[in-house]
Amino acid sequence: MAGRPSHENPNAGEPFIPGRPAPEAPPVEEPTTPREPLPPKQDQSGPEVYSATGESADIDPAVWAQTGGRLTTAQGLRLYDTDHSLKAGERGPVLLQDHHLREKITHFDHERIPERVVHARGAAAHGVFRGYGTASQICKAAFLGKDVETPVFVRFSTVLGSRGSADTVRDTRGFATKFYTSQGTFDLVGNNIPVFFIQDAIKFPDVIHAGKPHPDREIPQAQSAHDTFWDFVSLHTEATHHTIWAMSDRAIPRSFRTMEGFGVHTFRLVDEQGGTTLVKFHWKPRLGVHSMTWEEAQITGGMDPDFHRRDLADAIEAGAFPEWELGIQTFPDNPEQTFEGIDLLDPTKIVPEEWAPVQPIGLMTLTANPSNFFAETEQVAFHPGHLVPGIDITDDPLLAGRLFSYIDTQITRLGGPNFAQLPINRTHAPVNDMNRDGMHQTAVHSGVAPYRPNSLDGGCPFLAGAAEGAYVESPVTVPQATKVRAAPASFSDHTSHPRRFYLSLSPVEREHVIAAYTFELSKCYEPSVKERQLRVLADIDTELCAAVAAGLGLPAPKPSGPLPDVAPSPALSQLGRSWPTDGRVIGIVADETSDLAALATLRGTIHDGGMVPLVIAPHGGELAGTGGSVVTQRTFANARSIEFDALLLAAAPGVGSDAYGARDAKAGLHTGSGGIDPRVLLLVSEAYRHAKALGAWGPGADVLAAAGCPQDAAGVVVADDPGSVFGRVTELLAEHRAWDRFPAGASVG
Ligand code: HDE
Repeated sequence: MAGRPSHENPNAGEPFIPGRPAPEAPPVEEPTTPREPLPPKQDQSGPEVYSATGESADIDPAVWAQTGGRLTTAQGLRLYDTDHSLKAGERGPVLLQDHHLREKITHFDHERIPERVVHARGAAAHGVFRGYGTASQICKAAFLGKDVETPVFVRFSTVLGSRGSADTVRDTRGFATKFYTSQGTFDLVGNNIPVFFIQDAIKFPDVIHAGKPHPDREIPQAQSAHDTFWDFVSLHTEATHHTIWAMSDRAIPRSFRTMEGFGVHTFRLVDEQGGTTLVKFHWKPRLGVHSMTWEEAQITGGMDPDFHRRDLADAIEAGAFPEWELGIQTFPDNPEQTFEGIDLLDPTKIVPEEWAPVQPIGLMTLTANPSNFFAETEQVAFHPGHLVPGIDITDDPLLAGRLFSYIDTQITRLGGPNFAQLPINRTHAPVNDMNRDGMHQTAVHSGVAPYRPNSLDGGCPFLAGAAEGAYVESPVTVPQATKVRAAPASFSDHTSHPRRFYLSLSPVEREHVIAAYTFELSKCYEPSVKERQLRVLADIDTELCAAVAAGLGLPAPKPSGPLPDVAPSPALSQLGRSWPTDGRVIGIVADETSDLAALATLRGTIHDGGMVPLVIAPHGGELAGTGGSVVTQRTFANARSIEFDALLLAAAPGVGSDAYGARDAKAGLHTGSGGIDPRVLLLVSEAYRHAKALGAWGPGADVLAAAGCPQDAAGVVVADDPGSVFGRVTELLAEHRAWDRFPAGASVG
């Protein structure tokens, strides 16, 4: 075959005669034309794969380990017993020769891998990204082209907690997306907060050591409400902007589906002609940005620590596919790398959307849950350096350190350098690298020349031209400079951006920030830490500082100088807009006395509106009564307000309406106000307290009164027929909460 070197020994067949020179082999030149990779030599091809039933199994890793209907060992031997160890007699000692026992236990002993050092707890989903083509003028990445569809895998995470910690803790959320593009993998490894605690990667171990549990007792888990965290951030004031976001409602999202995502760093886009534009990436959720209240988040941590991962999986399973638009803020690629005076290389700064609007460039839809948590969600390995042609990095010093860190951490976490071969990490583009061997190598590489230049493997693999190659540097001039360990002067403004954030929030959102600082600092033992953090707050906003100081019972310090004069950025507030209500969960309190025919119709209406109706009844199974029967999804014993976005009351269930309640009532353990089941009253009063929409008809209105919820309060709807009650409740849901119910100036959970 032309251009293909022979693997045969050129001397084969020639008799060996000592002293006689070997026949001259034809000269082997370095080939100049690329071709397909070499087929494996006979002795290099992998074994044929057979299933336990003896059929040749597909090499697809999703299938080969579970072929055949019989239990086998890892070596494919069929087993007749896996419940008893081999023993010398029924009551005798277990024998070491039991290979199946040893193999089974040994594998089990090694089932766990180290959890991620940060972002250990996460949940993920598969989906698709469709480019709008609107970025193609400034970016040559193929996946951004009009209507180009690219498979994606997205992992959401908390940062501080261990793998088994709760979902709803106050924390930053990771938002990492792997785009399996035709040109290779692009990872956008972002967060739901657009800034970071530090400006230089060298500080990452410090901030994480401060945020993780105290090293002596390993408490508290998954929280920043402790001395070491506040010690660090009060001393290291570049953390102030991220910290105020973490004290806002952004850090307790209602759902992964209602979070924004941010690339944080400034990236550089490159067009077909080599022109460059600086950008910041944003993910905008179609359902809007919504949060829990702090009290809800805390209750949820106990009632349902898996709340966010359950919500994501349930929504996808129900066909309510979560969607985000990818958008970019664009800035001219000027030598200063600034926009309107804001240093674009400083990851503690943002550019207000009012100054540089977010322009949509594509839509991501999550359509499938992982089949296996370990193989996919746990083994996925992201890296901010996984870039495709058209997307490049900037000199943000935080990003530089990340480019090193992510491969390094996978080598420990995934046990070696071959993690890119794990099914979830495999690129969808053809791979022909010259990496060889190493722990967990699963490829059976062919050829003899994994080096360049070579002639023995036909010069393969060949290089791409600069036009289609990746990691082609934009000709950015690096200024003549002296080596220093220092940051530019612009990096030392630590107050104007957090101040803008605070001033951009609505009064109720500011109250939440005040409550969060007060709660977290009240958990610190060291007075000096609290006092120092109050001094930081004094430089952000006088009202904020005074309110937190009052809550802590400490004097409010004076600011160190005049407060910066900044204009608010209304886009930073979560309030003031209406959003789709898809996937919202509506609890309906009912019992046998409810009009069940009307209830069945209502359930249908809610379903048709893309929402989830859950009937909450005294017992499981079915409610049977006037107008037929209705299946119940929750009981008074297992329902808690945190699960519902709105509550509808179709009955006023009395005390002792189920077996447990009856027993308690008999024992005199509780009585509900107005004779109403106290668990129903708790449900309603919590929903009221958390400013959720409440609707009632018929006897349901009595529950409102007994739970202390005025019928004329904001977000409370009472009418005669369920249909009109629900219609109004839907409008309220579009605003997420009845915000007016939170009294301005009062600290709310
Ligand atoms: Fe990460 N980060 N990070 N980070 N990060 C990791 O990589 C690191 C930073 C982010 O779902 C680790 O694979 C350094 C910013 C997400 O698997 C590790 C610095 C942003 C995830 C690591 C940062 C992030 C990680 C741990 C400072 C937002 C989870 C496991 C220079 C833009 C990805 C792993 C997933 C994970 C290092 C800062 C986002 C140790 C050194 C800023 C979403 O490599």
